[in-house]
Amino acid sequence: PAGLQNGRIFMKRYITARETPQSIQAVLQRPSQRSSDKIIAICQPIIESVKSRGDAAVLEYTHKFEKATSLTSPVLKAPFHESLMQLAPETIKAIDISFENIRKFHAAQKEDKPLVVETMPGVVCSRFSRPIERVGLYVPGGTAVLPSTALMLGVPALVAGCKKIVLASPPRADGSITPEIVYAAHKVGAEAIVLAGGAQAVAALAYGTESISKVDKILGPGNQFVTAAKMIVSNDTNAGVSIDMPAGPSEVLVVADASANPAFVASDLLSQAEHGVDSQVILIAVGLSETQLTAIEDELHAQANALPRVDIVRGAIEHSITLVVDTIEEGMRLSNQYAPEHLILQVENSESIVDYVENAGSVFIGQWTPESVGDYSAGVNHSLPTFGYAKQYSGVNLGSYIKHITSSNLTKEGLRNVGGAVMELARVEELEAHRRAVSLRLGFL
Ligand code: HSO
Ligand code: ZN
Repeated sequence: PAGLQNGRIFMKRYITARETPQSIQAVLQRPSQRSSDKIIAICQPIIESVKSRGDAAVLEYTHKFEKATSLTSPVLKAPFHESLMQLAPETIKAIDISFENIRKFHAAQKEDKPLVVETMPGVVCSRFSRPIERVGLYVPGGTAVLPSTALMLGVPALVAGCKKIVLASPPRADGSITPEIVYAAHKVGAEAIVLAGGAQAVAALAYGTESISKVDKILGPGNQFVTAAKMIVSNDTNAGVSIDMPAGPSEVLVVADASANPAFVASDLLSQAEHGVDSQVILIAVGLSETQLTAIEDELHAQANALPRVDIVRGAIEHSITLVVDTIEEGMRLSNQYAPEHLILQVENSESIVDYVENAGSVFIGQWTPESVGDYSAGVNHSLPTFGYAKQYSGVNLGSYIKHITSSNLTKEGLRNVGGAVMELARVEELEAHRRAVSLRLGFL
C-alpha cells in the first residue's frame, strides 16, 4: 500500500527531471476533502437548533458528541477555580515562557501611532486601529489536547485589547476541560470557556445563547465540521460575525540539500505527520544523492516506528511525497506553487533563501529551527493558512484582532483644492447631491 515499501514507512519519490510539469503539479495537489456539501448538510440543522433553542441545544449536542452527559451548563465562567488549573510547576513554567514570547512578538506588531498623510494641502487622511470588541476562540479537541492553540489565539486578543474573549473547546467525557487549557484561558483573560465543540460551539459563539456571549469574530482551527460551520455563520448576514480563514489539514514542506542532517529532516516531517492521518508532509530534496536520500528515508522509518502515534503517522505518510529536484530555484518554485502552511529550510545559506519565498504560512530557517518551536514557544503564531490558502491569507496575527478605521479632515483650503475633482466625478456619475455637498460649501468661501 501507499506509505509502505516492503514494510517500510516510506514517502513516494518523484524525480522531477523525469516527470512533466503537469504530473508534478498533479502530485502536489492536496488530497481532496470530504464533500463539503455533505458536511454543510450535517452542520446546518445543528446551527439552526442552537440558534433557536440556545443552551439546551448546545448541551444536548455536547452530551451526544462528547459523551459528557453529566454536564448541566454549556459554559464555564471566569474566574476559573484554582482546582481546575492544577498543573505541574514545569508545565506552568513552559506555558508562562511561551505566553511571554508570543506576547512580545505580537505586541511588537502594534502600530504605535495613527498613519497620517496630507494628500493635498489641507486634505488630511488618516488611519487608526481599534480592537474587535468580542472574539470567540475555538480550541480543537480530538486526538490531542491543544493548550498551545489557546495561547496562539488568546494572547494576540489580549494584546490587541479585545474586551471580551470567549474560548470554546469540547470537554472530556467527564465534562471537564484540560487544566492546561483552563490555565491558558485564565492567562489571556478569557471571560468564559464554552464547553462544546464542532458546529454547535461555532453557532453558540456566532449567535449567543442565554449563557454564552455572542462574538464579532470567530478564530481558530478545527475539523471539517468546525470549518463548515464557520463558513456558514460568516455567510449569514444576520449573524454579523466574521472568521479568520478556512482551515484544512496541517502540512509541512521541508526543503533539504546535502548540508541537511537526515535525522533532523525526518524529525520535522514526522512532527507534522503525527497531527493527523489527513496531514501531509512533503520533502523537496535538492540535489541529493541516492545515499543521502536513503539516509533520510532510513531515519524516517526508524524514528516513525519509535513514535507513540506511529499509526497516525503511517496514515499521513500515505499521501506524502518526496520530490527530488536539481536546484534550489526549482525547489522553491515548487514550494511556492504548493504554498505550504509550514516551510522548513534546511539548506545552505538558508537565510538568503527566504528571499525566494512567495507563498508560505510560516518559515523555519536553518537546521536549528524545528517547526515545534513555532508550534509552541518561539513567539510566532501557529494558527496558519493551510490547503494552499497561504497564497492569499496570512496566519493569525495582531491584525486579525483589529479593524482599521480611516478618517479625512479638510480645511477650507483643502476643500478648495480637491473640490473640483469631486464635483466633476459626481457630475459623471450623475449624483447631484454629492456635487452640491461640495459646491454649497464652496459658496461660503
Ligand atoms: N502544527 C500545528 C500546531 C500545533 N502543533 C499545536 C502542536 N500543537 C498546526 O500548525
Ligand atoms: Zn504541530
